[in-house]
Amino acid sequence: MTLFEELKWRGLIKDISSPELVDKLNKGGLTFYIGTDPTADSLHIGHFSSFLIARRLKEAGHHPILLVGGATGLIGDPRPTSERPMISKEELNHNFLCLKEQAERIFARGDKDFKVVNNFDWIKDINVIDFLRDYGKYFNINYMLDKDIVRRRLDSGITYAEFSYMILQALDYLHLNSEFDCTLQVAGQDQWGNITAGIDLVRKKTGKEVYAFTMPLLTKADGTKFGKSEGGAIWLDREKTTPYEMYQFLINAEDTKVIDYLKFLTFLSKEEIDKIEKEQLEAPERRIAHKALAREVITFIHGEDAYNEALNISEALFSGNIKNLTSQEIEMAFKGLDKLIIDKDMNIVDFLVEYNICSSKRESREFVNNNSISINGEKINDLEFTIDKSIAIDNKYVVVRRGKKKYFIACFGGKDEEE
Ligand code: 383
Repeated sequence: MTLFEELKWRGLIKDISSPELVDKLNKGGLTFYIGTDPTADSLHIGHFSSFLIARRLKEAGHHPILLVGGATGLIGDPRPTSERPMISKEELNHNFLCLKEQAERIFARGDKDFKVVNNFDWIKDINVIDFLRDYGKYFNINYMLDKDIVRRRLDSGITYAEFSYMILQALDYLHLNSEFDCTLQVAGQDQWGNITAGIDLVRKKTGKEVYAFTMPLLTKADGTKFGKSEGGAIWLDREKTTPYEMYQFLINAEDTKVIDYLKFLTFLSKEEIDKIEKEQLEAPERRIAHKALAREVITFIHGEDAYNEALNISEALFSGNIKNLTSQEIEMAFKGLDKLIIDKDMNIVDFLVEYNICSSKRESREFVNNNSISINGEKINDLEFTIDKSIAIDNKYVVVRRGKKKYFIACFGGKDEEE
């Protein structure tokens, strides 16, 4: 398979600026860029799916530049719905540092051939007169009004600041072309308008032809965006989305889409994915494709240890073998739950009522007698059982399960110790 055939097979090609690009891609040696704005302090899985292209192209012999938009982030790329709230320069700066670190860690990995650049460096010194003369003069208003994103915003309104955004992204392309001979820009399909603005600007100002392609948005079976869980976006920062939460998200991918996700989000080869697809069809209950997806994505983002930790948590919760977890794994597994603080030894029946796990002593006794209460994975049917430190995992955590699925987490030690 040529590189282009592979990208097509993975479903990574949406728009392509010119058919000539196909041969150039297959030949290798292009310097290309992909950009992101520091609108939050972490990338999310939507960015991840497009940023992977940087490694794919790099491995095929092209030279990547990752751009973090310290300048464009201050303006805001127009969304189809409404104006973006302006973020402060301090917040932007904080986000910028977070994204730069993430992009370097996850995608560049100390690879010297990866450049990470900030468009603030070349945009900050352009004064308004030069901006209008050197760039504004090359943009016809009709051309700008005709961009899909602008047309979509005309009814609800768009400010001059957001309207001008495409000029900034276009001048980035011009800058990277003259500075690093960058001749390819890659992005998600939502960026097509900004990208073509850049190609046109480079052509008008230098007479040179530069290229671009976009990738389709990754979707769920109903056509909506892939990447949101009940708790919101799936972030690449493990403090915001733990590897275990990411594991849950990926392992629950829709059966009809999981093979598409393997192509889009992993580096597994066509042979490997074909094999997985076959096994998946033969024995869907083994969830081989889902497991491969979780393994590949989490290992890529967080490393093998984090993946093993996530897997361990998931297996322990599934089998009820809570005792095998470390306190760190327990914290990750139950991140979203409020911790009940235990300050004295207690009888099980009293404990269940005191912490609102059961509504009355009667209910509490019933649950215990019916084998419906587990403590750290073991069924407790002794009404005299005592909750004390000796049963706590790492002297700290008591994981209570009521019925099949309802978990509570209690913790020895006061607030101070916990923090
Ligand atoms: C800024 C200056 C450039 C080139 C690009 C930019 C950022 C661009 C943008 N990108 C999105 C973002 O920042 O807004 N104007 O969240 C997303 N990208 C990538 C991909 C995607 C796009 O970071 O489709 C999803 O992740 O292109 O929405 O000179």
